[in-house]
Amino acid sequence: MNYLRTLLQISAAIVAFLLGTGCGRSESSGEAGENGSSRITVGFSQIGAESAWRTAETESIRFEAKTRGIVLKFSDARGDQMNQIAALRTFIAQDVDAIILAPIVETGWEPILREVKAAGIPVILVDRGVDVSDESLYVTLIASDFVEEGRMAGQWLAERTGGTANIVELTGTTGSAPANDRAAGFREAIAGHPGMQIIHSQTGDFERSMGKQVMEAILKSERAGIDAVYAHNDDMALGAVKAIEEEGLKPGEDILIVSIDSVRDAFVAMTEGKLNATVECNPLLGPQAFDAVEAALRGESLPKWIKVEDRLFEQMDAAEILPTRKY
Ligand code: GZL
Repeated sequence: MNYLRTLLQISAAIVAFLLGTGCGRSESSGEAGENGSSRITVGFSQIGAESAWRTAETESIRFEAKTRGIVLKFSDARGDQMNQIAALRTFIAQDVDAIILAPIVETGWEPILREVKAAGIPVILVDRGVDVSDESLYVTLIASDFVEEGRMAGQWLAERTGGTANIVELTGTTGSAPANDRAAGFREAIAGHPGMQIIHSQTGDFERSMGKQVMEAILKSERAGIDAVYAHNDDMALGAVKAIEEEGLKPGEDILIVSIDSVRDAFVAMTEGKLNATVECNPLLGPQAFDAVEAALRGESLPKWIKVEDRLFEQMDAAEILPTRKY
């Protein structure tokens, strides 16, 4: 009998090991609990990896899931909303306990969010909002106030230029909440200064390479008349810095540059005098996202918007602050 019991115990241990290591579930991460007891499983639909900000956000959410022993099913949409919608359907089929969604654009979410609600799975939005008629389709949105970020950038540029500047605007992903709202906030701030004109506005899709390409083309057509660049994120601003340098001009001097995110490379560029100011938009949303998941699973109600506070950093402070930056 002992021989049989030992054989059964060895078999059970092998099965638990195989289940615990998640064989074949390449997109999952996290451990089963002691004795194979199940942990919370969360599906995370991420937009892609278009910027340093996005990478920092992904790392924050992955790290926090691991810290809390939560099984994370991660899906990278590679910048395509259809892939995000497909990922949400997969999470429903996998019967996850909750979903974290970073929605690439504001529209087109109502049908899939109704399917998720019908499955009884709470949705936590991070970093970007959605335009839906029924706010019960998500528990909360954890995000910055992009309109305020645009206002802060516009107010800074108005003060720095005395209210007169021909401005090139590099916009984020078309249709995304940050692109829509950062444009609106900036325009609100410069509206009182007739001498501040946006002479060219074009999307760089939040990517450094596209920011450079777009700025190169604009410099060819509008070279002489550009006083400043307003970029919806630091990555596009840093691409514009390269384009301005290759044109033989001094970024940060011949052409002022203000952007948003406050990633580490933006601080480096400010210490080099190539970027003038950046508005912080904190991507380290992991702790707040999983606090919201756990609260939702306890049946607690949450505010529809958990606002992430932002601030503006200028060149003169960059060297002192750079060593303290976490992303
Ligand atoms: C803001 C976020 C934006 C960042 C960009 O919450 O959605 O997307 O500003 C990122 O850097 O690509």
